[in-house]
This record gives sequence, structure tokens and C-alpha cells, in this order.
Amino acid sequence: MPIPTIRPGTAILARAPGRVNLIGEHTDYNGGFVLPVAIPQQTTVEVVPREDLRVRVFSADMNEEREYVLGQEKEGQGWLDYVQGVTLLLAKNGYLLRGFDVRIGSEVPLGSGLSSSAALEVSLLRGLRQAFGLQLDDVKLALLGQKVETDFVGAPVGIMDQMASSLADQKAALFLDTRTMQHERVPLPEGMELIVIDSGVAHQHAAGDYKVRRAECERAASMLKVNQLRDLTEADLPKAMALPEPLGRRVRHVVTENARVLASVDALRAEDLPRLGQLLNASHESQSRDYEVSIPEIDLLVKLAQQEPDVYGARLTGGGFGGSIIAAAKAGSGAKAAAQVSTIQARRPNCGG
Ligand code: GAF
Repeated sequence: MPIPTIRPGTAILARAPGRVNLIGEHTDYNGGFVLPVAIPQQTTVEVVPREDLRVRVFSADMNEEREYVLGQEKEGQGWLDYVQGVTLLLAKNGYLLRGFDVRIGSEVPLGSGLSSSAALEVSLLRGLRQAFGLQLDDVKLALLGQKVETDFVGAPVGIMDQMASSLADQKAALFLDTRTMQHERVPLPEGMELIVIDSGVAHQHAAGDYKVRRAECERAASMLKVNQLRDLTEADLPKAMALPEPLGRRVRHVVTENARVLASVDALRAEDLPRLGQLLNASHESQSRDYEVSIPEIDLLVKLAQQEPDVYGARLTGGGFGGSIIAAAKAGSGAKAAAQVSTIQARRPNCGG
């Protein structure tokens, strides 16, 4: 049942895309480099300002209507926390709001590692920016979206997803230095197309494993007496590998992954797709072996994709423990390769085995 006050033509419409990360995984909360791309699937919000302080929210995906009063946001309300977190964080940062009705609809699949939550935060922040004339540039908007997750939802994520949803497009990868927030768009070569395959295993960043990885990185950085793992290079790895298990392997992933992002930017600029493919494959190996964020279903999809003749390389994308894989394929061959991988995977009785 849609919110009755939202009539066609009366609402402010705003959208934001999900993202797929080409390479640079679990580097953002370590101050490192990432290289995400926007996906075609978007989240759309329709906002109608009100005269009072009430917020009425209709989620088309949940087919559910909820409401609250500005200033009375309360954690622990499921999907509504993303909306409550946005209004609370805006108020805390001095932005004046009135109440509003909002209808939310999303094409970004939930729990697929494609940033459905960032797409929701960014689309809502865009809608409210327009509705209430908020002075908010795209980077500040992304930073607020991240704070919604870390301070309200309770998921200690980095800045990649909100920056990608706010600033990336489908034709270029957003090369972002998460320490300085400097960013640059690196065009995707015409000879390549990207494939994304959802494993169907949902993940959750507010849950344990992502938090554990982040804590391990912070512990390793403190034991190695650096501010963040970004400050280390390959020359530091012998020292890192002497840390208690599994800290050395966690450090090795982050250090080598940062180097792989830089090498991937060079490969994209040189349109050296075989080289890009090797880097994607090496990233997956490192995520699976050293960072231990892959699962058997994902390892299988990656292996099948890597075996396709027109695929340059493939890896787990996003936070892991489920979610999706990304593969770089020869232009014009992506759909066929993806169909082939899905067909072979579906024929396996135990997809891990
Ligand atoms: C999730 C997080 F939200 C990102 O900040 C990032 O850490 C990613 O996992 C792993 O690279 O998407």
C-alpha cells in the first residue's frame, strides 16, 4: 500500500546506484586504495516534504510502511535504521529538516555485496538535499552515509561504498585514496566488459566476521607501530609475518592488495586486459587464503569464471562471507560466459565440492 500523499508529479525524485568493486578489497578501513564501478541497478526515493516533524516511510521491497518523529530516532528498527540514521546524522551535523513522506524502491539486490545500503543512504541524502536545500557536496554526502552505518546501524564499514554510490559511474572505475579522499575516474577499456554473478549467499556487515577482520587489522597496525596498514610496504612483510597467526596473513593481504590496485590502474590505462585479469585472480587468492573472507560457493564461481576462455580474471567482490563475484571478460562475451558459469554451477550437487 503506497503512502497516499505521494502522487505522481508531487514528489522529489532521487536515485543512487549500487557498486561493484573491481579490486581493492578490505583496504578502505586501512587507509588504502579502492577501484569501484557503479552498477546499472539503482535505489530510487520519492520524497514529499511535510509541515510537521513526522517521517513516514514506505519500502516497496519490504511492502511495509513505518513512521517516526524527527528527534526521536531509536536504533534497532531493522531497515528503518538506515532512514532514521540519515535524519539523525543530518541533524547532528547542523542540517535543518522538516518531516517528510518517502517511498523507497530498489533494484540493488540485498546482501549481494553490491552496496544496497549505500545506495539507500546516498539516494535518500540526495532526495533530502533537494527537498530541503541542504548545502551538501557529494563527498560530504558520502561521509555522512558512512557515519549512518558506523554510528547508527552498527556496521563498522569503510568509505568505499558510499563514495562509489555518490561519485562513480558505469563507464569508469573510481580510483579512490581512502586516506586523502583524492579520487580520479579511470575509463574502462572498450575491449572489456564486467560480469557480476550473485552467489545467492547473503552477507551482513553488522555481524561478526567483518568486525573481526577490521579489529585484526587495527591490532596488527598497533603491534607494528603504524597508524594504519596503509603505511606498510612489501619490505615490511617479513616483520609482519612474525606476528601471531593470523595477523601476518591479514597484513600481507592488505599490503599486496593496495599494490594490486595501483597496478590495475596502470593496466586499465594501458588497456592491458590479460595483466588486469592476473591481478584480479591474485586478489581472489589473497582474499581466500590470507584474508579468509571467501566461502566455498564463491571459490567455485570464481574458479568456473577463470576457466572461461573469454574471461581475463575473476574474484570475490565486496565484503565477502557471501555476496557476488566480478569477472572481466572480452567485450561481447560477458553474457555468454556468465550463463556458462551459472549453468555449470547449477549442475553441481554440492556447489562447494
Ligand atoms: C564492505 C564495506 F562496506 C566496505 O567499506 C569495504 O570495506 C568492503 O566491504 C570490503 O572491501 O562493502
